[in-house]
Amino acid sequence: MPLPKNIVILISGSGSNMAAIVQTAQQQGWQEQFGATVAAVISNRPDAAGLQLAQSLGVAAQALDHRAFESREAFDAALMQLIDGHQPALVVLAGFMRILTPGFVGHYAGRLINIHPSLLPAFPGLNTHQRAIDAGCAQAGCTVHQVTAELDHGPILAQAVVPVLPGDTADTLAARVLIEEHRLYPLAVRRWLQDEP
Ligand code: NHR
Ligand code: GAR
Repeated sequence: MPLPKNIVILISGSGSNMAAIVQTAQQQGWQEQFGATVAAVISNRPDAAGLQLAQSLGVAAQALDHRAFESREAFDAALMQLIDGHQPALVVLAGFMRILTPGFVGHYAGRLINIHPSLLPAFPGLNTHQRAIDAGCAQAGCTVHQVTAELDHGPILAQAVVPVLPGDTADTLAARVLIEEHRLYPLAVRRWLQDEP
């Protein structure tokens, strides 16, 4: 039996990427294969729909409202304490919308990953789909990367490509990319678990 590997997933919204990872873990038996468990889902938004979704999948769900803190440093310190209560081997950002401080990123160095809805290094930051359409890109996609202090600039672990189609809006393109995210993110987490000694 491998050493236990707890996974903590951070969300801010609907949590569909979180659900894709949890369901893949359950279906593929990551507990038996890798000793890996999604131990908790944490949202910075108490009203995030993904919290209910996590509970319905049998995963502990917690909220830590960033608005209750007077600085990013104070929020990140409390978030670290909450996360570390689960002794995570891996922390997964899945639609998590708060920029993290260098102190937070350093604390989880090498075990903190994100999925970003563009083909990095193109379009770091927000509003990626509209920016890809406005730039006339023929292709768009998503990127799983390690999180470093510089936003959306960490080492790339996996990417998936979709076409940009005539008449696409940010919403239609986002929906096409999201389907690929749900395939790519569980794959990338699984590979990380396999490669991790
Ligand atoms: N933190 C660090 N240090 N490095 C990264 O690469 C990070 C990160 C935190 C989140 C996800 C990222 C994305 O995939 C991510 C990567 C939020 C913002 C943002 O501007 C930008 C990029 C990402 C996430 N957030 C605003 C802020 O002031 C708030 C926006 C909102 O609440 O809607 O934090 O795109
Ligand atoms: C996903 O498309 C994710 O890539 C993106 O938000 C969506 C979250 O959906 N992330 C960001 O934009 C981070 N800034 P989900 O909550 O249903 O997984």
